[in-house]
Amino acid sequence: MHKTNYVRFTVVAAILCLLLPLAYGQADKAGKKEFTFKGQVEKVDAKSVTVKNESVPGWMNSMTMSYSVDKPEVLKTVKPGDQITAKVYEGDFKTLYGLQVVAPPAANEKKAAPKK
Ligand SMILES: [Cu+2]
Repeated sequence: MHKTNYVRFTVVAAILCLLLPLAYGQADKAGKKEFTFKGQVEKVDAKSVTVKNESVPGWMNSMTMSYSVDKPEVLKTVKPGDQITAKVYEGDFKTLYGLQVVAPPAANEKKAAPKK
C-alpha cells in the first residue's frame, strides 16, 4: 500500500514538472523570459542583420544594432527596409530567434509615398 502511494506521488510529481513550464507560457527552453522584438532592417550581411528596433520594455531600448540569428538561412530572404518581428530572450542581446518579415519595403513605400 505504502509503495503504491509512493509510485503515485512520483508519477504526479513528474507530470507537474513537465506541465509547470507550460503554465508560464513565456518560458523558453532555457527558462528565460521571452520578449517580442519588432523593428526595421537597416543592413543585412552573411552573418548578421542590423535592425532599428522598437523599445522592448525590460529587454532593450529603441536603438540600431546588429544581431545574429538562430537560423542563418533567413538572412538570404531579409532585405533592408523590411519590417521584422522575432523573439528575444532575457540576458541574450545578440540573437534574434524565429525572425519573420511582417512587411516588405515595397509595401511601406507605397503607403508612405505621396502620389505625384
Ligand atoms: Cu541594443
